[in-house]
Amino acid sequence: MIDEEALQAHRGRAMSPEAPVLRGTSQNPDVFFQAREAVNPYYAAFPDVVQQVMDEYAAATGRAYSLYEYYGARDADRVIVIMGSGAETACETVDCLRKDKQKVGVLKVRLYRTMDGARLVAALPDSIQSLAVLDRTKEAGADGEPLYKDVITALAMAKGRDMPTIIGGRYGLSSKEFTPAMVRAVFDELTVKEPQNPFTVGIRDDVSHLSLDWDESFRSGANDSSFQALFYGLGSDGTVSANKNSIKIIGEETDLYAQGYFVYDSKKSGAVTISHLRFGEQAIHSAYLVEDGEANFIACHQPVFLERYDMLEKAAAGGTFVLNSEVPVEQVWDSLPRIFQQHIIEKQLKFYVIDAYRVAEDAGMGKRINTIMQTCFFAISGVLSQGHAIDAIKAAVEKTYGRKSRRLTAMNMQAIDSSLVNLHEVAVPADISSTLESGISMPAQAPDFVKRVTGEIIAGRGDLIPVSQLTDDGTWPLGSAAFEKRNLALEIPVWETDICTHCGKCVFVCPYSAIRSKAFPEAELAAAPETFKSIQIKGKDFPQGVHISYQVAPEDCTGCSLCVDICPIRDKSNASRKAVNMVEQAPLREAEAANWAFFEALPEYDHAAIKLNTIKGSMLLEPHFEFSGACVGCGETPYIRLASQLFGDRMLVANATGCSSIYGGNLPTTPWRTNAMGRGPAWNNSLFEDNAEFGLGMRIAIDNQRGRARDLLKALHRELSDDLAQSILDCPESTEAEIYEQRERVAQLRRELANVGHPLAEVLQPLTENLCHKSVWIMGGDGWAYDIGFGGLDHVLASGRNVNILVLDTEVYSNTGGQTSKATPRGAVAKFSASGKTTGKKDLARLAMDYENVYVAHVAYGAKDTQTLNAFLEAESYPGTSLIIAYSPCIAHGVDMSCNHIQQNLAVNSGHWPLFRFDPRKGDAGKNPLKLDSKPPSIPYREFVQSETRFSMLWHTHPDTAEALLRQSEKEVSARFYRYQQLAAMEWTPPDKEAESGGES
Ligand SMILES: Cc1ncc(C[n+]2csc(CCOP(=O)(O)OP(=O)(O)O)c2C)c(N)n1
Ligand code: SF4
Ligand code: SF4
Repeated sequence: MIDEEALQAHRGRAMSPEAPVLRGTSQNPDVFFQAREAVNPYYAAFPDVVQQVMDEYAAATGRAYSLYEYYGARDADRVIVIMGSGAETACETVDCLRKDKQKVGVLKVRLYRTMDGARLVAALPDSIQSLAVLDRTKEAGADGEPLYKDVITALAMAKGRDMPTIIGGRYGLSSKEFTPAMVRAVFDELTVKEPQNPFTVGIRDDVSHLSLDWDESFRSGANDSSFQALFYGLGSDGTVSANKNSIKIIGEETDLYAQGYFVYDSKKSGAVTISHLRFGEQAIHSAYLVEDGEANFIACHQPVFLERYDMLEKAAAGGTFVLNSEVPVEQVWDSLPRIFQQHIIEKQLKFYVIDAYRVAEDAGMGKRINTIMQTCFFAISGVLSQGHAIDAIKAAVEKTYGRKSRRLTAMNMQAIDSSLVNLHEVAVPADISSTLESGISMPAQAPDFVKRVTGEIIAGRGDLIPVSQLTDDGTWPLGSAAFEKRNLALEIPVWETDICTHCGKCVFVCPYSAIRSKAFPEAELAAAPETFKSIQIKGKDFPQGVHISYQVAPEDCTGCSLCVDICPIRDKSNASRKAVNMVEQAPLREAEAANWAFFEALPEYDHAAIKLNTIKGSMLLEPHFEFSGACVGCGETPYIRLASQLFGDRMLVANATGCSSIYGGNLPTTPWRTNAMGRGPAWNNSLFEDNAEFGLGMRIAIDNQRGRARDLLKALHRELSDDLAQSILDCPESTEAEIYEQRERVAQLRRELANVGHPLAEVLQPLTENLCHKSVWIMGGDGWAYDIGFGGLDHVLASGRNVNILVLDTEVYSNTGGQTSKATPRGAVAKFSASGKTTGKKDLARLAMDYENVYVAHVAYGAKDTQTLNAFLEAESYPGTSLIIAYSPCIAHGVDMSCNHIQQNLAVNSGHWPLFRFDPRKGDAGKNPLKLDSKPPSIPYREFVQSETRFSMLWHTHPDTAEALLRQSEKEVSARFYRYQQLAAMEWTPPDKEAESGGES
């Protein structure tokens, strides 16, 4: 269908020195306008061209389209105009309503620009009396949405045609559900004498009262003959990919039509994913999810969901329910909540159970249950014959893993076979016997907003929240992750008081802040629960009578086991016993939850009395970042938690888009939290491409307001008590004690200003908070810092302003599935580098050091924790720009995340990730600012590379390339370390001395 001549002509207009022209001129008022008008003939011709191509396409394929396509009654009195996927749902509803003799139709808009109003009007039946134009957009402040206005214009310009009643409505923003019931509500509105205009449909608007009501029970009947299935999985447990694979199998192996919708939030792990699948002999046009009472098959892949979601409300009568549960078949009925038993009995569901975790474990697949649950689906659903389906799943496994790993292939094959053996049908009793309740409710002490809004979103009822309950300025309260209680861990760590040395390392590495330490007076123990553990804290820094406790939040721990891995203490009489050990969660959950509540209520230890430069001391600080939704074992979050512990009560965060903005600010909850005084990090996410500038703007605004406040304070000093103004102006705020004292002074200043009666006092009052130090943190991943935001980052580095930049370097764009960035090492396989990255990793640290007045640190928390801690303290205390580049193991590396610390050590010891700090303050003092904190490579680079699938997979696919790239990397790694060594060994002459000596000679 491609016009070769036109294609050649297009290519002929390419930039070429053979036929050079100038493009992109800066045009002035004399000609710009005329130049814009010169293009008109092309826009005018466009609709004809598109229609002609559509006609050619129809001739070639039999699939006919037109620019404005009418569907429905030729004598329709009511018509909906709509574009995009919602049109399919509208057509489905028209079919249903026409069976009821309603005169309705839909006009599908396929070409929006160039809008051909005449064709659009011509496509409408003459009989229409009222039109509803639906836009899936909102232009705030406009008096109508774009398509609505275009349709009005088209009708107004049409000669000889009466203007029908036209209303415009918004629907489906951000993929909000748009169902046949909603379409019917729009058609019904068109029968009203004075219909709502503008209107919305799909939400409950109790503020502007624009929304139409709809009848939730209405069904179009379009899916009466399809097979509809729902799968409840856990984010990153493989359920979604297994279902995508099932759709592919059915689509390719049968004549059935297949469709899949996948509902999940953007949390990295631990959130529910719901896969909605439809299969049928008729083409499927339903562009909406499986509705209540419609699912023929429901699978619950995680038993914990039984406690949370009434998923069988979706089940159709006579359907099938499959549960992954470790409860034995004879007891599984009793383990169901009451509402599940009720649905199963009333809807006469078939009930199957499989202990998929055990099957996976036995096959050597750890906790990967997706192929097992997929096998169960095919075994019971009957969509394909069992034998046929099993062959197809095995073929898919071979295709996915065959070339990468024979071991993985064999494990999956074994799991598929034993799934069939371990899947059992459960005999359903006649009566409900359970007293267990299901459903999520927020604890009584939760703030009102959390109960009204956050809790409803967590419970999966966000669609029902009315407009009035949402904030109109986009702000959300902090600390909501603590109410989510995801209960992901099968095992949690248990602390052993007898051998623990209080090193604090377990707290330091926990990605979720789920294990904490606190020092407190022994007297506080009077009301402690019976099983609460604490002990006199060891060490000369704490007086007798001060106890320490290491406590786990049992329902927030993810069971990643990294705290146990890092624990350096072993019981001499039993080497497998450490000072923290993983123990089954279920029997401990209730008691530990009570212990956790008690622990949380204990007072915080005086910050000024804590040695912040020790791991033990700093880990006594409460985090202002807890229970994030990052992947299990994520290597980014410990850095953020650390910054929040050290500086959280005075922090502002500019967070680039990436994993950190998702686990940091993804609704419904946020891990960022306040302390008991209500202080905490103020967090904001702007864009991927402007985050550094965004944070710099925060600094500039604070500094300006601080300067103004200090000037006002000087002007008012006589109105204030004694030396209050001077002591505020002079305070260096370089220690916790000084920071605390300054806050006290500023509080006193506020009280005094209220009574001063001077006109400037009122001006100063709102600016007083800027008299206390605020710590600005600019955070993001390598995709942001090395690539897309690099221009802005460089601008900030050059600014010399007092901001702290934290680069969470996962060496790929993790949040979007692992695309190559300039931080990706040579030889690594990532998206866009399927045959291994052929260029080396950019040395961002060296670029930054070139400025000489920027503090730069290269850290890996699992390899050298004190170096990381010191880097954070130094960076923050440095009064200029600081950059911390933090090695962050990620699931994208293809490593077992419970071995995350081993990988960090390998990265450092192989020379892949040298540790160092560059502190310009040293340079000012005549010393070399660069200090290497790691030794020359002590293990072969090859050893590191072969331990991570991101590199090692290249040996399976492109062995020669892999070897060649490795050889190059080996040389580079050694050369880079050598260069750093040379830099660190250089004699450093301060610039002023150089200038002096230059002047003398
Ligand atoms: C301008 C722009 N392009 C693309 C995206 C989509 N996007 C969101 S997060 C992300 C990846 C972020 O990668 P990185 O900065 O390395 O952070 P990580 O997720 O690894 O922590 C991308 C590409 C975007 N938000 N904005
Ligand atoms: S198991 Fe993981 S999440 Fe749980 S406390 Fe230990 S480090 Fe934290
Ligand atoms: S950085 Fe990697 S491990 Fe961490 S949340 Fe993102 S994808 Fe998961």
